[in-house]
Amino acid sequence: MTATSRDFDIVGSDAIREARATDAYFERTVETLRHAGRNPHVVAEVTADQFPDGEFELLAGVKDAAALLAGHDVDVDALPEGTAFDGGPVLRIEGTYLEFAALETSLLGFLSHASGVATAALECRRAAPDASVLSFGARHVHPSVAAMVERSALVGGLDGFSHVAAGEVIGREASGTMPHALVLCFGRGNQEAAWRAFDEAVPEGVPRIALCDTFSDEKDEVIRAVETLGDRLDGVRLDTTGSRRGDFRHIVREVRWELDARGEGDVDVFLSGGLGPADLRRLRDVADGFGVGGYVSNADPVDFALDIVEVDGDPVAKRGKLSGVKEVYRTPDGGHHVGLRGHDGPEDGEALLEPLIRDGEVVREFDVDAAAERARAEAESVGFRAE
Ligand code: PCP
Repeated sequence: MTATSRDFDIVGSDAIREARATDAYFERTVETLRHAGRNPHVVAEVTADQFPDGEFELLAGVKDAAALLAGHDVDVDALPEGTAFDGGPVLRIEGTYLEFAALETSLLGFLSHASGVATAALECRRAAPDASVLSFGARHVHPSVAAMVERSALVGGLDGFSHVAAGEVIGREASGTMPHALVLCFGRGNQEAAWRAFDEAVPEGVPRIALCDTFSDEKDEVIRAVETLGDRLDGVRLDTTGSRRGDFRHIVREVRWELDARGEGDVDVFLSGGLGPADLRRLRDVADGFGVGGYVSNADPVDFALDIVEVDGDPVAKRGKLSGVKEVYRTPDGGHHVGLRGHDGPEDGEALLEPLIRDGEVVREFDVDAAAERARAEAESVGFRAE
């Protein structure tokens, strides 16, 4: 069987599961080891940095990693999803090397990409802890990874996401109201008709959030939306394009002022368009919610590597890596520590690696809300990007 797809250039689930989603040199390695009759018992660790450096990242993608390794005769330990890490292993595999050699490429991809997205989402969460923050970035990435992006955004603490099919995969409903395309289809000067039609057309459960920046001034469009939908208006969204933004904070304050002056204090103000953590910090006291796209969806993957650290019971490592089976610890002061398994850890240190697979069986449940709650507590504990 080949990994070709009739419709799109997408490597499918079967190819991933069957270890064909791999770098060619792993296939050569498997061929060579089989030829030589060599298949040592090894311990391998997935690590970004060897030593803590004070820069924490957030782990995600463990659910897919577990699905990949399930059914292989290995024992695997990993940090729980939503754990902050700073050096040392996040996942450890023990077994004969040929059981998992060709899975390395996909394993690292699952963990690296999801953890990068989750880390960026946690940055946004921490930047606006009291606001609603939604993931709007699916448009920037290949649709085959949309569910990974949206799930990782939730692990990082975002409140929701926009991608419909990703929602079907994750088991959550996508959020979103109207794009500029809808307003444009009604024509200049007819924003009222667009907002009214939207109100008439969509189910009652969908919030009435009018997009108020398509043709004219934000303040003008907001006042018109209030006059059009009255008490049915739940919020307004400003997606003011960068070239017209000027002082965005001032624009938002002006809009808030006009809403309050009309007794519309309960109409929420949502902002979107090129926003990142620094913008959220600058705007969080004047806005109720944000849509964040590229900052989260386009996050750099975490630079994980998988390294053999023990062969047939003997510690070993390539240059630049640390030999021996390791444990990582969290101390009550939020410190992250790396030490050798079987040696004393730091006083009051909690060992963080937990069983993920035993004898090929996944022994852990995955819950996005629990992971997000852990991420929130972890961020507090380690002072993740606190400002
Ligand atoms: C918003 C905005 C950005 C999207 C969301 C977020 O969409 O224009 O493109 O991604 P970003 O944070 O990377 O910018 P809409 O307001 O729906 O844009 P349009 O209707 O113009 O497609």
